[in-house]
Amino acid sequence: MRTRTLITRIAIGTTAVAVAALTATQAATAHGGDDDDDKQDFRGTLMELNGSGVSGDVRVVDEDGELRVKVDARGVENMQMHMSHIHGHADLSQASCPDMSVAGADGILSIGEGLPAYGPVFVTIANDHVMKPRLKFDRDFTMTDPGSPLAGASVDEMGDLGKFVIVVHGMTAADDGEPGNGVMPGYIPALPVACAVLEEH
Ligand SMILES: [Cu+2]
Repeated sequence: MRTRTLITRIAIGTTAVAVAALTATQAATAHGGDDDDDKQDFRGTLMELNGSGVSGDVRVVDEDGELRVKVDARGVENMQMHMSHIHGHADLSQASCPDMSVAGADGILSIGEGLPAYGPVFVTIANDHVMKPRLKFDRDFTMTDPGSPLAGASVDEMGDLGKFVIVVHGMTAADDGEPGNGVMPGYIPALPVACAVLEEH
């Protein structure tokens, strides 16, 4: 009887290993199958704004109603808070990255001056305090922000992701680029430092 019990235990153990292996395979497929035609796969290059020196790349993959967002922004100010968002227009028309020429006489592109190009926030993808000069993450999102034009709806409602851009914020500047609002020189969390247009792959 002892032998039989041992064999039963080994059999159960083998089944458990097999189930674990199967689960791991399924998980890998869920995040690794980039060749499926029903997925939107967008990539973009972060271009600096406000002379920030920030560069890097982004990727947004729509996986069954879930946006997997990867951002690697190099050269962000160290030991500071950096917001990042998916921006777009309320009417879902094509968003773009602003040209620094819209910054006006002060030469500082404020978050407001960029709005005609990139539009309001749809999804907040980062609000991170970085411990090195790099904002890097890989996160999933299912809902738009409650304050976005889609008011907390499923990210499916965003439609074509190619109409959106990703903006990274936060740098030290003389002010926030808006005239006469009393913002003092220092770290301006909302100041745009990089922007990436999303292009389908
Ligand atoms: Cu933003």
